[in-house]
Amino acid sequence: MQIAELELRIINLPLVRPFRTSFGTQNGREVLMLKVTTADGIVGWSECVALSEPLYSPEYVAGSLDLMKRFLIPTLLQSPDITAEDVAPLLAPFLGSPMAKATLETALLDAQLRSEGRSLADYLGANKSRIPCGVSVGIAPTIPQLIEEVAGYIADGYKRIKLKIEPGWDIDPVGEVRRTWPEIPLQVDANQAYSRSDGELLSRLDQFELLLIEQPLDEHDILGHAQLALQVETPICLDESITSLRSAEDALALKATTVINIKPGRVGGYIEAVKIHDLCLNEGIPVWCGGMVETGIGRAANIALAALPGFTLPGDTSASSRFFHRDITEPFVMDDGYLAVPNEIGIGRVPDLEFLDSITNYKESIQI
Ligand code: SMG
Ligand code: MG
Repeated sequence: MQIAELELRIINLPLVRPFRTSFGTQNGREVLMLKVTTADGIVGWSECVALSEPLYSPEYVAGSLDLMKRFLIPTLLQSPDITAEDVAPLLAPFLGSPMAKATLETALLDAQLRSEGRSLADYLGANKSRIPCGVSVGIAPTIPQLIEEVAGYIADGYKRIKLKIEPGWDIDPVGEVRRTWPEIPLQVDANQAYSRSDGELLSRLDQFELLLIEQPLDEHDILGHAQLALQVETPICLDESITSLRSAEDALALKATTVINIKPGRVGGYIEAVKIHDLCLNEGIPVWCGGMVETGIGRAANIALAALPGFTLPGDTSASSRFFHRDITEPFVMDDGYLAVPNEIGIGRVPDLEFLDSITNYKESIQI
């Protein structure tokens, strides 16, 4: 493909309710969007999953924008003819920043698949036409408010509940949810909020028969996770620590994780995400698709990924209405706890440009 134009925008979407995690509260979603137009006039879209502040990972919206403009885009533009598969090798000299790199790869992949008349689900190797949905539930002001929120999601049909936890918001709220719904598949996510000395506390979660404890310790503390895995019966699942195929191989070899949350943005794109999926499928390690409060653009691509055979646990692949009153694409609407995998060409969704313009705070076009 020959790139003719790149358009970068920052949009702001309000959330239906604040989303509180151990690292902060999101009141709205600021998203860096990318549109690529090829010389043949084919358009591809993607979104960068970086948050506004470097609290979940080192990347953040303004930093990703700068990196893309200053280094990543000029490097890609040196190639007169480029495929989505070329993006990761070309950008490899620039360290880190998997989210910014994934944004470029995904927009090119969307355009490439549209020119081939092929869907992302087909390209990635999906074998399902619908996927079961889980939902990630933020830290609530009180336990009764948490129970009320979870009750709403269960009424919506969600098949698995994930509770955000932090020190002081763990055993009691998780216990109350478990007592209220003894059978619901339940898991927790600490976003690195605990330390190596918390093994005994975290082992008190074993009584609630959770599917997994996600990222209890610092993202660099692989040894700590391996030690914790010996102290708790509940499986440990890494999220932030897994930034590449190699880090997944290492964490598995060191027995720091027995389940993996795959987020394409966190590992540099969908192509690397499939490699991690394949590794885990070979090793009998269950995987599930994480979420980064994506708009319909990122959500569409995640749902295609979650339809691969190794995704045996419901992901944080919720309906658009979980976060947004109005999505920027045709919304994802759940049917009986499932979302249909987009089977249209490319990622299967395009933004509503009029609505997108109305929530755009920054827009810049790079003509080649
Ligand atoms: O998109 O449903 C979603 C959010 C899922 O909890 C979620 N994501 O650590 O897994 C995680 C968090 C990271 C983003 S929090 C703003
Ligand atoms: Mg997580």
